[in-house]
Amino acid sequence: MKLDRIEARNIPDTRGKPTVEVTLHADELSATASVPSGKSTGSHEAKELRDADGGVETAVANVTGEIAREIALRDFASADELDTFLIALDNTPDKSRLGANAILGVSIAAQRLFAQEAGVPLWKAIAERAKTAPGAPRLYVNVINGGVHADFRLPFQEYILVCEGKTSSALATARAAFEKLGAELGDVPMGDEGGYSPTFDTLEKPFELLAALVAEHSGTSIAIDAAANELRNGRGEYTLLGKDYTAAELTSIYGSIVERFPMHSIEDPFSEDATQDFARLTDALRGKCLVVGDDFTVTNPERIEAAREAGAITAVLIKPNQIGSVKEAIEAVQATHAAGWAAICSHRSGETDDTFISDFAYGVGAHGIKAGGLGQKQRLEKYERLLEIEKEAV
Ligand code: 2PG
Ligand code: MG
Repeated sequence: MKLDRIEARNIPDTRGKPTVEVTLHADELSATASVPSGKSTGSHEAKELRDADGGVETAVANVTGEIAREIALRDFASADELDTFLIALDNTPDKSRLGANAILGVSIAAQRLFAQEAGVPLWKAIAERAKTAPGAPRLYVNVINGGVHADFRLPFQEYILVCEGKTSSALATARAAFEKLGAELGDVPMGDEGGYSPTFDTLEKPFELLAALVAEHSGTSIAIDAAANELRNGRGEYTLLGKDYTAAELTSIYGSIVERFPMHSIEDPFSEDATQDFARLTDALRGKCLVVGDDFTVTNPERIEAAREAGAITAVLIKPNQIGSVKEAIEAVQATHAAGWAAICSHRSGETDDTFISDFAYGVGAHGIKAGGLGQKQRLEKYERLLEIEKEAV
């Protein structure tokens, strides 16, 4: 495929911060993609290129300048070939020269173009590329937002209702539960990811509320993203609700949460390099609750492989912008599956209308998709795209 025109621009994300949007043209075909942006980011992620004032003008200029120039000289046989070319063009281990945001925008738009050219839905093109069996992921609906996404009104970043089954029934369950919880909580602010953001003075309260929802709806369970990187206090310990905890104390808190409540998974229970703490918790919770790496593994096949050697986790969060290309995000899923672990595909806390992650999650047959609460349009759109896929896939 010959790409004859490349446009890029900045658009606001859900926090009003600028992010990159790319449009690619090839003959009569065109495709657009925009890139999300995280707030609780891991230090090992690929680098999102930001100007000194927080803008993305340099990243946009890299797309319309160097990337457009180099791509115009070539013909690409596949989206994979284009990604390989972009990774080599950047030529840094963390995409810090051209920017992971610039490269991923082109990579996703190209995946869309190649799917259009083949005349297949996006999720199907991804499944063929990844050699995976497509299927509906569990919905990880972030009903209560805390941590950096809600000014630490609660210590953990995400309290999630996991809904299983066909997307149409899982989403109906999530809607009913979300509404009920809203009525119970009354007038509380919304967090960054479209979930409620109340304050409570005990660690248990949000779990009690979610357990009541689980009791009412079959096929549901609880997950959290502790995002423990953000709970570090600089003394090698973690602070929750004003109290300090060692990793060992935190391990027993998680243990008792899993004993008392219907837990499905715990994400980033410790800080990003605390491999031994992850491994100890994974051993303690084996067969009872998944331990998920996010800042810990950053969608990086090498870090996933290292986690596998250490037996550190049982599931991996997959965020394409942590690694900066569709190709490597697929490799991260393959490394996850090779380890016998669950892949959970995820949005970022700063989102756009782009629903690529829904097609990606379905295409790779992910265990779950984490796309936020139901109180924000850009989160709902991801779940609604899965409803469309459910119809396309029959
Ligand atoms: C996370 C994400 C997405 P952020 O930690 O899992 O929910 O948050 O995009 O801010 O890193
Ligand atoms: Mg996380």
